[in-house]
Amino acid sequence: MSLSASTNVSAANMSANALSSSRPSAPRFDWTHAEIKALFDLPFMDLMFRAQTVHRENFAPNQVQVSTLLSIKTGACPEDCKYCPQSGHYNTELEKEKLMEVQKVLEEAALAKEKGASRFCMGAAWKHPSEKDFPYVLEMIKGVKSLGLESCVTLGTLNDEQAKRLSEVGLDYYNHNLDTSAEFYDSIITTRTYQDRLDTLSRVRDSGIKLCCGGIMGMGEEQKDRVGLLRQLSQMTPHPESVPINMLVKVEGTPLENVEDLDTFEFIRTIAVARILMPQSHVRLSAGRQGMNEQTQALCFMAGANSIFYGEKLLTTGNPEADKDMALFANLGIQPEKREEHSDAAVVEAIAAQAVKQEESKWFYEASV
Ligand code: SAM
Ligand code: DTB
Ligand code: SF4
Repeated sequence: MSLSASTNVSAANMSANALSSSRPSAPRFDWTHAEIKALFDLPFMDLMFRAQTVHRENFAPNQVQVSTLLSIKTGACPEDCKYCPQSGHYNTELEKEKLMEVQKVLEEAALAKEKGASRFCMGAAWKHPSEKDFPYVLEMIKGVKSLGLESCVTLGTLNDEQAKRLSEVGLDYYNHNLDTSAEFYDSIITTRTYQDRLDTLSRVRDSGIKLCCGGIMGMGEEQKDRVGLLRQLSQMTPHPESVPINMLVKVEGTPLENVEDLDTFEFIRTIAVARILMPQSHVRLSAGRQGMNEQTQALCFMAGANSIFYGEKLLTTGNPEADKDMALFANLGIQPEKREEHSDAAVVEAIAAQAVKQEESKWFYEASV
């Protein structure tokens, strides 16, 4: 059973919509550090009420966007991000994999669509895409779009030409996270700078692709770093359309495997503040849901999170079982946000067309790891 089929609550959604205010708050791009800290310092219930109010002014209150992730190139990454199981600098016993074949990726995308995802996000453990690999990624994006799914990729740093080519094939979102504040960044990553990230983000923005940009909480940062990250995101004009808020998944072998847990309420507060600062953005309750109980996740939705990763795997680590998420959505009266509908016949046709194309030629991949 698909996620959309399991949650037939449109009547409830309609009445909840009727309760929403029709006066959306205008986005601001000039939040100060002190103002953002003051939001964090609000009594929890006041903060939640304010975030939920902003949420209802801008979104259908009981709808959550659903994305599925796939690692299209796994491990052996030259970057040294201390949180990441895919960095070649640490021994996490991860099975390295070369770039997946286009056809295989599209089969996974079709499966994700069948299960109810509206967006398919493909991640590669690269510092930047090589010229050799890039054409295959473009084919993946075209294929995903022809299935009627929104497309998102995260490939590391891009140059102008690459951003333009991604835009030309109709890529919907580019994910490139700032991860934390500019001040804390150097203690997490040394192989690139905050400015490198900002440069790629402006190239993506200039090419007309929507931005997916957020960070990771619970890496040992202080609240001022969470404030700093959210301030940086809130200064982007326009705000990133999608803002993933990840809770660190602690992976054995990474330098952050034993870092102290972040207080759950502080994580929920971070989501609430993101919602208030970026009222029209989708805020994603991203990595880390497997370590959260259902009540915590419900509070994250209450705080204004309206997107999740759906499916048993993130890139290399686990995510809640799809059935569990369906049950949670049904229990909370949440509906997956609507996507453009394509008939099953159109899906089958798109996959078949891609298979022929690959057999004919060059789209079988023989890259090294
Ligand atoms: N290599 C590309 C890059 O760094 O932009 C794309 C892939 S990278 C795995 C995508 C994002 O996943 C990172 O920016 C980080 O925010 C998130 N991430 C990686 N490992 C994580 C972990 N252990 N816990 C939570 N989020 C993580
Ligand atoms: C994002 O902010 N989180 C996703 C996605 N963007 C690419 C990745 C989470 C990765 C968690 C660790 C892993 O599974 O390897
Ligand atoms: Fe590489 Fe991205 Fe992981 Fe950093 S987060 S090590 S860039 S895959």
